[in-house]
Amino acid sequence: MAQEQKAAKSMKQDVFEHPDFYAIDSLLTEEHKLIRSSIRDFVKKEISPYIEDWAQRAHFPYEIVKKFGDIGAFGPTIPTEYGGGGLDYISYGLIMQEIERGDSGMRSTASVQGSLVMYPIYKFGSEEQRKKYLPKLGSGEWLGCFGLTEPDHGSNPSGMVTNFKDMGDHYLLNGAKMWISNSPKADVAVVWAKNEEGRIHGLIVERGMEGFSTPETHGKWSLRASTTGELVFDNVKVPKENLLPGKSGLGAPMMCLDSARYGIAWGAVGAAMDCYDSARRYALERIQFGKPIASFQLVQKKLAEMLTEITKAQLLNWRLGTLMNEGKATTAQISLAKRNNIEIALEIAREARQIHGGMGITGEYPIMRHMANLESVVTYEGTHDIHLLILGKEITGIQAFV
Ligand code: TGC
Ligand code: FAD
Repeated sequence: MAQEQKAAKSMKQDVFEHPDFYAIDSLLTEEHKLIRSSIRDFVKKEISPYIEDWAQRAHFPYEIVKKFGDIGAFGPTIPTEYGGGGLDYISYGLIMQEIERGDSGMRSTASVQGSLVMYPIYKFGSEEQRKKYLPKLGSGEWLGCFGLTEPDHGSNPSGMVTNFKDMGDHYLLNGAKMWISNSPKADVAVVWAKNEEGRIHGLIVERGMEGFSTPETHGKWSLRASTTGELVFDNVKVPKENLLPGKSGLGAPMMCLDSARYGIAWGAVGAAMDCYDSARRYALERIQFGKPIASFQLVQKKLAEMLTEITKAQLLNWRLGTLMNEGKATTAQISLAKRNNIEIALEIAREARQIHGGMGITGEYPIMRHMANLESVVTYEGTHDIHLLILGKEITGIQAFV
């Protein structure tokens, strides 16, 4: 704690303001704006002063889980009777945007809990499962994780080998998952595994079940304040009531991914806006050749292009949010937004790094951390190229995955 207080003192004050070049704020309700400002205040107080230190030390601040629960960051679209926020998808997007403006790893913690753990339990779970797990997950008393990816099956989850057998009074689960956000600290895992007929089902696995372990993955250069690990199942006896009864097949985890990818599309714009805001301020303050570097045309070009791409991405998110609210957004539309917004965020981070010169590689500014984080974001929840292929299939009707 003393170390964190020291870090807080040495950090510059977070003075972020979002660009709103096309008055998109006028498309938001008063409630949307209130939610955004309360999450922004939370990020400025609880994340910005410490994040550089957490990331440098590869430290996951577990206490943030309860705080996220308290501010309603978990499961914003899940009904309140189950511990969610009962909000719309624009609100959900704004929450993810603000948290990722602070750090992509912090947004990972929140979006996995909401879209990949609470959502499947709410959507495909029994009433008993909803009542048992959702309030504790929504409040941050429990942390969850989502196990789809395996060592040999990343982009191609339908090839998974993790499997369970019906033993009469329980299921016997075997296999392993890799690259799982939150896993080392998770109380529950929503795990996707094949039954004896090869059909994919979701199972809720709890920490403490014999044969279940969650080794941590070390040495990441990205998402360093998020904890990532494996899920290992060695003859784990899973009670039969822990199977999600509502939906089977790859479509079930894919529906969860639609919701999470939507949140990431907003989150990436948060990271992009933070880089732009920092670059604009730095360009106005930094003097070279007797003038602020903001007075040079090449620096203005970078800033103008950043603002252009941020504005386009903000409009994309707002429209996608209205389609989500109407239940009309398609997987391909979500892929387009996830793919585009992360690509522009990465480009903006690189250009912002240039504007900050040598200072851009230090922890004095958030740029390099955002840039390194976005290298995970462009890969998880479907890689950049997988989303291109999803769009290619939508355009042509021909799938080019295999
Ligand atoms: P494909 O043949 O296209 O589909 C198989 C079955 O699934 C159905 N389906 C969907 N259903 C509902 N919603 C969707 N979005 C759906 N997408 C597919 C489809 O209708 C079909 O159903 P049926 O009944 O006909 O069998 O499947 P494929 O095997 O060819 O794969 C398609 C592909 C490559 C696009 C897909 O598998 C994919 O998106 N791969 C990427 C994997 C991925 O995104 N993994 C993410 C892991 S989780 C994660 O990264 C969390 S990080 C979180 C953080 O820290 O923030
Ligand atoms: P691969 O699938 O091996 O892909 C490698 C390269 O090949 C990519 O460039 C890809 O685009 C390309 N490629 C693959 N197939 C094709 C094709 N058909 N056509 C053209 N190119 C192709 N997973 C979870 O289940 N839960 C989590 O919580 C989770 N958290 C994560 C956290 C982090 C920090 C990271 C890095 C990953 C996480 N993942 C999680 C896993 C993530 O979803 C996968 O990394 C991602 O889906 C890609 O799988 P892969 O890494 O195995 O790459």
